[in-house]
Amino acid sequence: MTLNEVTISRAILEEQHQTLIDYLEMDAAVVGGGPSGLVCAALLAERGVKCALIEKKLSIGGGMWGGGMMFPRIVVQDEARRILDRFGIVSREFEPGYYVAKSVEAVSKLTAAACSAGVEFFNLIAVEDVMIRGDGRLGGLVINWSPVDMAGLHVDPLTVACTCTIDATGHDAAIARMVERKGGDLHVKGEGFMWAERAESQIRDHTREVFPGLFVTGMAANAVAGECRMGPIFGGMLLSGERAADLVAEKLGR
Ligand code: 48F
Repeated sequence: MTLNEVTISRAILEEQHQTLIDYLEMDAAVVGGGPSGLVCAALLAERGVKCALIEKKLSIGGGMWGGGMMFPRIVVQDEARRILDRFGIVSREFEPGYYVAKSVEAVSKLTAAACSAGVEFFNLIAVEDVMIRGDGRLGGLVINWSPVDMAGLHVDPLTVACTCTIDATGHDAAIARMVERKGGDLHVKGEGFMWAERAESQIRDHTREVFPGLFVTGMAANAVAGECRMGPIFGGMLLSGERAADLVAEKLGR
């Protein structure tokens, strides 16, 4: 067999072009590929929800890849250990109630589970704006290639329609802030001080629909609520992603 470069290019272009067209309309768009977004997307797709994960960076994983200050380990508390187990992420009890896992393994296994469940990944694409019409709900996202923004190029974006959007953009709560900036009835208080105990205990409650059609999960949920940050303990992220998936699935009737 002789390899033909044109065939290789056509395979990539035709496949991805068709995928983009298929996902111009979807049930759920998870924005951000950190731990909360990955868990949420994987669990939604497992329930048969047509779900895309849009990540502006080249790689998936958000703040989980880097562990604590670039030591590639994460800590997960007792309550969330079952989620590590569910995704086959190996952990070791460090002290009673504190489990340590490898950050690269955690991201890889969450990503693999999301892929297997049917999540479609769109990396290197940034959500730059939201669509809100007369019905007053967030019904679509304005997207563009991340390098367009990085290079400061004047290139118009495209749009995708989604029944539910999940803001999993981390500390910035980027999607919630877009709604607020454009005059939506939503106030992003901004994250508070580092206080792991408080931040972790509140995050599930802060995971909710904050605007019609917009759910927040992970650090974005705490940032909207004005809640504290927690540093490299990740149980709250996993539990928040799970909670967001439950809420969105309920909304979609799954
Ligand atoms: O920050 P990130 O990992 O979010 P998370 O799931 O987890 C937070 C923890 O990593 C950590 C912590 C301790 O537990 O506090 O920080 O809440 O991942 C957010 C992802 O969203 C992407 C960003 O590149 C990152 O990978 N992102 C942010 N804004 C956009 C975006 C955007 N406008 N469009 C697409 N992706």
